[in-house]
Amino acid sequence: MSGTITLVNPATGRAFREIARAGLAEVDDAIAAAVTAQRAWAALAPAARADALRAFARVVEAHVDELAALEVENSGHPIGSARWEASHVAQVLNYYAGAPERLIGQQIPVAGGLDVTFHEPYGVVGIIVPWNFPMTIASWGFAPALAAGNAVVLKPAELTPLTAIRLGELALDAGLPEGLFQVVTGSGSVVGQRFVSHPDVRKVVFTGSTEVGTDVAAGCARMLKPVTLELGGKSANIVFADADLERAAASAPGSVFDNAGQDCCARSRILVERSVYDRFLALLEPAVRAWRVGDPASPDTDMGPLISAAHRDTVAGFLDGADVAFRGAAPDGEGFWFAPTVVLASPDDRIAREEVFGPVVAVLPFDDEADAIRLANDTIYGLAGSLWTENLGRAVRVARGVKSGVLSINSHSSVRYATPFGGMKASGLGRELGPDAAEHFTETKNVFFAT
Ligand code: TAP
Repeated sequence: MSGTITLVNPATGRAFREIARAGLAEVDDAIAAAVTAQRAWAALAPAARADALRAFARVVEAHVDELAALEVENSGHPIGSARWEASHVAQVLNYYAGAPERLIGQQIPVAGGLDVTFHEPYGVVGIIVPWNFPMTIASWGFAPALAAGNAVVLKPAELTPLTAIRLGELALDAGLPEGLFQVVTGSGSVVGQRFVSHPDVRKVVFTGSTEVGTDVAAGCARMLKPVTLELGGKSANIVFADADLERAAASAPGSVFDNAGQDCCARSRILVERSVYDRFLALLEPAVRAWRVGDPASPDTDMGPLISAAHRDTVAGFLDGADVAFRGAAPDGEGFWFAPTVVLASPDDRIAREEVFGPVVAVLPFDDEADAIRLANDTIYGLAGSLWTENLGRAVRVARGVKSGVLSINSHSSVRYATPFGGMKASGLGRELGPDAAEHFTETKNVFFAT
């Protein structure tokens, strides 16, 4: 081990736990154990792998309260959200428990014999996750990867490793073999980079910033390793004049201030048709002021603190010179609190272009449908987005015109375990979740039998 990591409760600012920090030797040991475990796992009958994943799901479901409490303390997530996240992990496991028996190859008509394809697991998959949704994002990788017959080594973010560590223990309690699903806590530059450089890690899944993701992808390219990237976002919430403005305004705070804005899908730009711009802002203000920021352990809390003091400084820096329209409330004192903030912006302002990853939203007017699409696409990112209109034709045209991986009409829903999720442009490569994700953890083998 190379020392320890000190965990800080973001709602109090106080250190509460030390955990071991792995060095290269520990990562290499974990990868070696995963290689061995994977061979036996892939040799199991598909139904046996399915049963094991269902057992893992049941154990997670039985520990939802415990996992949620860990996330409240380690990440400052409101307890209601944290419970949803833990239950979601169980649902993702259950969903992909159906995959081992459905990874069906093809029989292809060819001359002179029989030709069939197989979906072969890669072997060992390295998964690197960020601090904003530690449990859920990890499960989007490990559940389909395991279902497809791979072993997994998971590196949580240094700031928020507790739920990942507990999931690793619960996997063993559920009967998953030793070595099959391991959690290694340590820095990205050591543990994460080792996933990239180690020849026995045959696929990497990375969720995090576009900057680090680009570096991880370049390293994987040098090793000829496939990589899935889930990166940053600057998603637009587009409100047309014909929309139900009350609903659009009432739901807008949740779409960007959820998880204190530390959400890759945060609708951090609200584009409003000019003719209803003033009215929309008048409706938005009370909704923002009513957003309850405070103790994450309370069931009445909508939003907890930011993850760290350093991150709060970064978020605050985005308000330098910004035209703040109004702000909600936040507690004073200990903890990394930041009040929900609404800024009036122009397309070239920094606040309208860069990912803040905090509870700050930029509001911009637009003139017509074409202008709305142009503005929505005026970003390097392309992860999510919402549009509000009562006009079906417009909804279809705008949804097709916006370059984002995940869009939602008259709602802000982005994540469902049964539907594909991922970004375009600088928001990522590949898709997670949905019916095809287990296949993404396999490579196709073609076998020809001469007759
Ligand atoms: P990053 O700083 O990129 O860190 C993400 C993970 O990568 C952490 O586990 C980190 O380890 C590790 N890492 C850091 N440097 C590395 C390197 N050189 N090689 C390999 N791994 C390395 O991001 P973050 O600040 O934790 O998360 C915020 C970003 O993630 C935002 O941009 C957000 O939009 C994005 N995000 C995207 C999504 C999806 S699904 N698209 C979901 C959530 C978040 P350490 O713990 O040591 O830093």
